Amino acid sequence: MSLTEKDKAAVRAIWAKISKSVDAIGADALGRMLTVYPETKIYFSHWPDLSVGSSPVKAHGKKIMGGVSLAVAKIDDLTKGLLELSELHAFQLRVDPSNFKLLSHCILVVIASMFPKEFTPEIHVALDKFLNGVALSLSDKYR
Ligand code: HNI
Repeated sequence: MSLTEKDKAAVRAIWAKISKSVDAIGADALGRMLTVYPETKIYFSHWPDLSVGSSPVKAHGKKIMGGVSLAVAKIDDLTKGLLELSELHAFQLRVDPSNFKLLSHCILVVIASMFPKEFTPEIHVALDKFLNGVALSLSDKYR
């Protein structure tokens, strides 16, 4: 299920439209992951406040989207492009890779709800494939 050139063009096009909102997207997506899948909170138990809209959630949402924006730039070779982030999550942070799919799902939901007009079926499938690719690439160093 690799990305076609058409999918890549669709991801780049939607990213150009939403890039000024990535901080808000990241904060909402991370807040939703922690709310909807509370088992993910264990990785952030050192934060004072894990609720939607709290300052650590906002700050970290921004960092995560920095990683996703990097992935858009490296869309032609996600495995290589996300190698360092994969190593960090696998060896230092020890995040179970199944969690990447949970966050990817939340990112997709947030983009859909913030940009309903832009979120056409074509964009939906391209973003779904892209975010799957990001999750898979982040899991690469675990094996
Ligand atoms: Ni993730 C730190 C990107 C999913 C737990 N993560 C980062 C950083 C980036 C990042 C960038 C900051 C690195 C640095 O400081 O050098 N994370 C991403 C991306 C995804 C993702 C692109 C998926 C789309 N991370 C997840 C998931 C979890 C997760 C699903 C756990 C459920 N990440 C962490 C933790 C840290 C982290 C924990 C360190 C947080 C801290 O307090 O410093």
